[in-house]
Amino acid sequence: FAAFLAAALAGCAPASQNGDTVSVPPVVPAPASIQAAGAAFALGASTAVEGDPDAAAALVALVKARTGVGLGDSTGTGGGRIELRVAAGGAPESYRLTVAESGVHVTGADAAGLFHGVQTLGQLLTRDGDGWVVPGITIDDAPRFAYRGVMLDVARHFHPVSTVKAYIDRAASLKFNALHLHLSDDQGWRIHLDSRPELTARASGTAVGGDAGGFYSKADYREIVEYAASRHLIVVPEIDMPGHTHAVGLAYPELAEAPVLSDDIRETARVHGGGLPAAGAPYEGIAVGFSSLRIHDEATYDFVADVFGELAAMTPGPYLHLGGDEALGTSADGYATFVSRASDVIADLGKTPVAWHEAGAAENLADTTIGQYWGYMSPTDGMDVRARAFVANGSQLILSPADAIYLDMKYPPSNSDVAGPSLGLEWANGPTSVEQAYSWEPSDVIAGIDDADILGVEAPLWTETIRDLDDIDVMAFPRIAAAAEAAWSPATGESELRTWASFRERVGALGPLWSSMGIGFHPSDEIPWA
Ligand code: TNX
Repeated sequence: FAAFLAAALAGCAPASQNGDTVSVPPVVPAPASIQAAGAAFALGASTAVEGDPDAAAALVALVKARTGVGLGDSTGTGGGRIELRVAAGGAPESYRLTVAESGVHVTGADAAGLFHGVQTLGQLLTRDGDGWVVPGITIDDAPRFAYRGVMLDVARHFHPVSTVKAYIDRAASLKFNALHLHLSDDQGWRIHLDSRPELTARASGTAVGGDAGGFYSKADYREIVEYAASRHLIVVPEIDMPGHTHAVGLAYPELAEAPVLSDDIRETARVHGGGLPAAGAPYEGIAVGFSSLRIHDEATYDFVADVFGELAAMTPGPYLHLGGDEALGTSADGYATFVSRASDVIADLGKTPVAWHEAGAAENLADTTIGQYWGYMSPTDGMDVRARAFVANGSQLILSPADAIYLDMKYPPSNSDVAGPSLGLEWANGPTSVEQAYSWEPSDVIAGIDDADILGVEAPLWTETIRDLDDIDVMAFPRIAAAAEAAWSPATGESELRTWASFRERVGALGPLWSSMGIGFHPSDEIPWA
């Protein structure tokens, strides 16, 4: 098979492995099935693009950025046609891509499937002398998991709409379908709500390290939601409660408990600066677990109802995330009471609640509540017990193992001339290499949990040390591709492409495509970059 593919894919990601030259199709995430076919399709300006207009526009833009060729110019060189169609039937988001000398066909089971197929086609574009070709190939592809997310923390550092759109483009190119926005934390509240205008008026102006804050207007949020939808992503807004709520206290002091100044909080202030949290003053450090909403005050639940009620009306996607992590400033009983009531508020709004896995400790969560697991690949501290509780309750899990796909973890120092970025944190078992980000299997993380219990996989990017799109790019790429593969591709062992050796070759071949998209990826020396 390898030799057959190598012949058909001449020019694609050749690499030396154990002395042999092998070629793998540079498709990431690895498709469900791929077969080499006949001769390549040569692409030129006069190649016609037919069918679905949205998919055609996406393809034309991608090809232009990658190759400089403006498709659909009948006076240009080349010829043939690329047909992009939706034909109902088949799994959601699936597509078939066939490439022959005479033409290219991408058929999606739905608009999202067609869009994903176009992304694959973009990855297959290969330079051939002065021109560009797509190797002869047949791909049948469908996602393993329904939910494939990226999370961006816009609270620790605020990221403007333009950056969010750029991250959406990046995620869409890897077939992610959910953007989780962490919209509130101790350091700031980032979404304007008409029902609670003091939040952005009083609690959005600053960020970690004294950097400028910011917030999204309702029009900004709509723009993000619409842009995401045009790339087939939903937006999952998170309002983190009952901890991570110091900023709420700046706007509505009557809702907040006084900060709990534990030894950990003092130590974090000593090591990272930012001072100690103080009621009524913005917090610019990076400690966690000192703030709490008042659990035994009905005014708190009026607040929860206002916030999620307004967010539900603004959010077409099915999920609202209530946070629930690291509520160390809240009693265990109080925490359980709070997260169950908050989950009920969301469920009563007709939305599906999502909570970080700690909320699995509460007995009366709304039974639709999805748990988001952020423990390690090998669970510690009973985090797997909390995660299993969501499944026992009748719901599912999103897996975000911190020592694999927390994109804010430092890279290891490089062993060659490639300097690792200085950004990132290290708490999740130290730095995370690209190989470590790749080398885990979703169904192996939590004993007793299999594919049916897993809604999907999400790669969070917390932004304590991350200030702008350049920082985002270097931390996310290439490790985000490992998360995409865990979320989309067949399970480890079920495809010969699902190995680190194959992944690193395929990722390496994507370097030029990523550069053409303006992505300043970390040129990790673990990857044989083309
Ligand atoms: C833990 S894991 C957090 C965040 C931090 C992050 C930094 C989890 C749900 N919460 O509050 O930003 O670590 O890596």
